[in-house]
Amino acid sequence: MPFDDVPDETKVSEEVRTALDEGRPVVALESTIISHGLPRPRNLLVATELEQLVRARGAVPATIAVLDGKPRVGLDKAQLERVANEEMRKLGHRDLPMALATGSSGATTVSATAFLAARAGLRVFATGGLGGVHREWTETQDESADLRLLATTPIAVVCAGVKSILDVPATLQRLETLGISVVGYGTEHFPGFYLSSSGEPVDWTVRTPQEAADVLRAHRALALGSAVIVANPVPEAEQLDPGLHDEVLASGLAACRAAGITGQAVTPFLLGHLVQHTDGASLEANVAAVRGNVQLAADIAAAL
Ligand code: PSU
Ligand code: MN
Repeated sequence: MPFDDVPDETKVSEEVRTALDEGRPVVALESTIISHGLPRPRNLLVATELEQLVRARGAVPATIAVLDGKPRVGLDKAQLERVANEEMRKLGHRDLPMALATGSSGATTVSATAFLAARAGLRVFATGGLGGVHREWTETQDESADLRLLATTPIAVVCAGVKSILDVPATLQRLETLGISVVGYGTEHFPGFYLSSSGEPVDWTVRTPQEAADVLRAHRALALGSAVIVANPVPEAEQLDPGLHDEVLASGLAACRAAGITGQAVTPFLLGHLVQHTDGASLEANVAAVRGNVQLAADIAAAL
């Protein structure tokens, strides 16, 4: 709950505000995937396409970022272009106070996006893949802030699982510990981001947007306070070749270690390495996954 003595500086776009007031479906979209997750100039094309896909399903897109120290929920064309083209910081939720106080601009990760979205009253959020427990966690203690934030934020996140650069079984274990609900969409397996399946099972499956919305309504009635992950696999025809995936990921992890890359830079480095060393095939799988997720999110928001 915000404090009364400090004004909320969040700027919700006119279109998003109206849609929320009228009870029409709105889908939150994150901006780190645009600024740090996808290469230029493709990133702007994808960002624009994702907004169009949401609109085509009758929902309003709300891409979220911080511009000049103001959190923004719903970006216009010029603002989306800034996120895609400017050199911007990557902001987790813990970075928000400093970004606001210094008038900085930055792209929001899943954690900061989910935080701002939920505060603005949005209930459905779509992204590519969540952050999670990194493979070298025992040495680096690198676990994405996404997980902790989602433990205390009531929002539905439609994603293709967690990024396969991570330790997926360990991340699933953390999701259980943190009390974050996980439901497979049309699958009994947790998706593998670039791959349709991570090989890990999920305990629960829904098969229609309506069924997913039923879960969200029940979750809301219980006031659990945590997030619901709707894990939606990339279609098999569009996944990255699993053999190529494993090979290039192994070389990427080795390169990351050799270059001494740590902290927030790890995820963008590994995603970039995959794009480069799969001749763009990982990029296509990533984009295919996000496309499917924003469409499903729009359908679920409509079913709510
Ligand atoms: N999904 C994608 N590409 C991305 C991300 C998600 O398809 O680049 C971003 C999200 O913003 C997520 C972040 O929150 O990666 C995780 O970064 P880290 O591991 O440093 O927490
Ligand atoms: Mn990290």
